[in-house]
Amino acid sequence: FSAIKRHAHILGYPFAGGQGRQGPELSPGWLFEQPWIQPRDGLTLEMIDVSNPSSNITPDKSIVHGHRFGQKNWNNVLHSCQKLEEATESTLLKDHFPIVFGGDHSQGIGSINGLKNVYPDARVLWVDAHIDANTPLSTPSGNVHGCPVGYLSGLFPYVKKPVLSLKHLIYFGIRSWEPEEKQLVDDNQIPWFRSEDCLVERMDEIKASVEAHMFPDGVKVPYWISFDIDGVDYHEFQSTGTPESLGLTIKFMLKFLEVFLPESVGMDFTEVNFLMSQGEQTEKDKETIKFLLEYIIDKIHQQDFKYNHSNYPKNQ
Ligand code: HAR
Ligand code: MN
Ligand code: MN
Ligand code: MN
Repeated sequence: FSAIKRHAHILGYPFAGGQGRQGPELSPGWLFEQPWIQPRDGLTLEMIDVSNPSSNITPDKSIVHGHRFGQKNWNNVLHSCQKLEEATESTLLKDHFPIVFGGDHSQGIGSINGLKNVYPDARVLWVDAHIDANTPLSTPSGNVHGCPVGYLSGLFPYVKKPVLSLKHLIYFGIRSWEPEEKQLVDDNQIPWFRSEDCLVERMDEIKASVEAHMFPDGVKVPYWISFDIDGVDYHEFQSTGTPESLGLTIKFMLKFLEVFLPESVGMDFTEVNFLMSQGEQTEKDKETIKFLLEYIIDKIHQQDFKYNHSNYPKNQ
């Protein structure tokens, strides 16, 4: 089939209710005002209309029945994620590449449900300091941004449909977890690459081992990259709500994106919170976001699109 050049569609997701701080809901508005992100050939922007962006300011603290901790703002999260699911799905159906720019990582519930409506067997590369696989029983905080993998993979007792198999998930950069989350990773033998192993020089080796795990029968399907900026080391990027040291380098992230974007159909870009830094550091972090997003948009635009949804075997 004839190759088409890819088009990036940024879905701004101004939602902070998956955690307790102010700030993540402001990042898409900031982004959409930047001169370097204005719509052009190969790039369009869309802001998701979330009903209650700063639900941390008016928390409902709803406790999900029968569970110790429950989930804060649960109804808001699901309501907004439903809109994100629809927008992600329709972006993919146009064969455009959605970059879901949050917002906190609870957005993964919406974006990955949208992904799975179009590419049911897509694999997920989760780049994060955190495992994000908590459940209403294991969450210490009740913050849903620590739970999207738990929800998507059917670990919630009341989940409507598990869409993500734990066999189709790999982590990069994790270094903070609850015991239940680490147990889950170990029990399911979910591969995870520690920051110290994420070296540019080892990228060939990393790619080979990702492919061996994801495609044991050799048949490739696309990835979704769920990128939480706190996967990056705190010394390189501080504008995020739950920063952790000993993280990935920006240099590694660029290599990672170079290698995996051509095999991906979309991505999350989450947990940017400029209220968490000050002065020069904020300016530096804004430059880092610009640098990363320009790099991503460029890469997408340069590459031929392999996974045109209408040519995708499962959809024929
Ligand atoms: N594991 C903790 C919790 O569930 C902290 C999760 C933290 N933050 C994130 N997620 N940014 O990746 O509450
Ligand atoms: Mn996360
Ligand atoms: Mn659905
Ligand atoms: Mn995180």
